[in-house]
Amino acid sequence: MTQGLQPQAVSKLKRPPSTQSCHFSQPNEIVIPTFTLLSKEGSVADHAQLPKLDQEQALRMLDCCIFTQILDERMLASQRQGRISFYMTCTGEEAAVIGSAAGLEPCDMILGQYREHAALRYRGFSTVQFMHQMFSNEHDLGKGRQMPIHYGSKDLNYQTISSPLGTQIPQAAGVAYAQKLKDEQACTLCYFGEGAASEGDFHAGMNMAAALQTPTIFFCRNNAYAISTPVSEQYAGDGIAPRGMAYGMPCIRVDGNDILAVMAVTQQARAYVLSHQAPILIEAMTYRVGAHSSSDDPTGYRSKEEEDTWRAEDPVGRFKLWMLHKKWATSEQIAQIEQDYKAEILAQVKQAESIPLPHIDTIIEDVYQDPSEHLKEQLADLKKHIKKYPQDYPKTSGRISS
Ligand SMILES: Cc1ncc(C[n+]2csc(CCOP(=O)(O)OP(=O)(O)O)c2C)c(N)n1
Ligand SMILES: [Mg+2]
Repeated sequence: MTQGLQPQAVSKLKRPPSTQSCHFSQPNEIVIPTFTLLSKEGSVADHAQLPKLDQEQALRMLDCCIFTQILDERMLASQRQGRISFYMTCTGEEAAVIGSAAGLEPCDMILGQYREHAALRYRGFSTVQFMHQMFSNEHDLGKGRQMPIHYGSKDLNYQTISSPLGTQIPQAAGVAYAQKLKDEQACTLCYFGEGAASEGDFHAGMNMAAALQTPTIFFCRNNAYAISTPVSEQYAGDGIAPRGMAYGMPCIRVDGNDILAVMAVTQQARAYVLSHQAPILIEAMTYRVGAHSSSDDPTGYRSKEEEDTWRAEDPVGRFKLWMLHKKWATSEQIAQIEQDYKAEILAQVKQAESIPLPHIDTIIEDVYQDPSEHLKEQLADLKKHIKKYPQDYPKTSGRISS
């Protein structure tokens, strides 16, 4: 068997040209520029290569931006009030996430890291579905078994988030390989942070995708921090984009706060991965304006001035200006969307926290076809324990103490 494979492997070995110049290639020989379309004032140059976009889709993207901002603001407040246990905002990164989601088709698979709930919303996840997940109630698609923001939806081709960093990256190579083997006209987009790109899984996943030639779009949100670690301590090279070349795939760097540029590169990346049946890497340069999570306090590792500089670059504000210039939206319309979402989210929080938690018996389901004896014993012990300390086990999540 091995002997049969050998001649093919040898014939595919590429011999680089020889040289008499003893030159060590330097890391700064290639610096990847940042593709951008939309100015901070919300205008685009005359010759700009805009994405394929009509007014209806642009309004849907704007709606999603506004929803995400209000959801993040309200749910962080709910966490502070002790109504939910944990939260993570997408603040400052709305354009990177929504622009890329809008550059895909619904049949494409998404594997996220955790800060990309806006992509799920763009695909149609309803406000009430978001609430069921965050309150871990009996209607949660994940049956209340995950921390808040660990969403997933089979119907929307959005694979469930897992907390260990980087696991989605080799999985995305595998999902796309399956799409290729099944001859599907669909690709896989994998989100990850620049911090996760230091995980071994990043390197395994990128190499696997390139070697197997899978239609995967690797989408790095380079938001300048991995919790408290700034990019200056994360890597020594020119960010994440050039790593694509090392693995043998095309790469591009894009202004992650420019929703039009992100959408344009994602549309082109999608066309490339489908037609070439091969992977591609996008690095979106942005900034995590909020804390890492509700458990983090950034004042210990960065200045307020730095945050304010980026807060002023609000990517949603930039997109709103473009929509207004183009007369695709009015200020009144935008104000109305904001008002409606504030009311809707507040009402849904109240509603979701009054819904019972999943029945305790479901806790041992879905691993084995029939729960094993040792799981049944553990469940019986748990029930005895809950009976003894009922005050510590509320029937709804709304009474979790902070
Ligand atoms: C394997 C593993 N190591 C460490 C952590 C803890 N952790 C959670 S998020 C995070 C930072 C990730 O940063 P980045 O990938 O840049 O994403 P961002 O939070 O900036 O969106 C770390 C270290 C983890 N969840 N899993
Ligand atoms: Mg980061």
